[in-house]
Amino acid sequence: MQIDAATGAMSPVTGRFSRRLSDLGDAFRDMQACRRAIIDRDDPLVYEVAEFKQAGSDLFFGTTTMQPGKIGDEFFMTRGHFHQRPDMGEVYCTQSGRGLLLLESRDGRSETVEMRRGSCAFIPPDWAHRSINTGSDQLVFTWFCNVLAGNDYASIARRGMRKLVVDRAGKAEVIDNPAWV
Ligand code: S6P
Ligand code: ZN
Repeated sequence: MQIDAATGAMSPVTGRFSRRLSDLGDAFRDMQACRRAIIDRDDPLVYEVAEFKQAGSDLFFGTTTMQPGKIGDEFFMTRGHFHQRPDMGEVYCTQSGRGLLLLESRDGRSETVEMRRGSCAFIPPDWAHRSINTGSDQLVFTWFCNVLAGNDYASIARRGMRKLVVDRAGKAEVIDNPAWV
């Protein structure tokens, strides 16, 4: 299969979904800026996911294509999730663009991994993962996961993540999330 590194387009595809800003709930800390962007910027597309699954296989894979952008000083990001299966990790290989992969363990450890062409990140089992587009182009990565892993969004949606990635004078900075409880 050929994957277009600039766009994430691949073929064949067995499933796809996209997330607009309004799908991300309260993920961004500046809720006013978020509401304004939904109205004034026509609920912008934040990312699209295309996947390939084959019956009988333990593995599936796909591409995530993230748009560049910010809400307030926070860069566009994915919802972020743990896997439902605590024994199943994942691999993210960046194809193009610049970003950060934010990882968080259940016992409160945080790690960030730079995402750029050729970087390959191992996400250990039971670590939450959220990707953040810190660049001015699309961020495209391929991911490889067990079909049984399942996505658990609830813990991240409820509490957020301990770290935020914000734009400080044109540079991406990882800061403590002041709203994390
Ligand atoms: C699934 C894998 C990715 C994400 C995608 C969107 O295990 O990690 O396909 O689903 O990058 O992120 P999210 O947090 O909205 O599912
Ligand atoms: Zn995942």
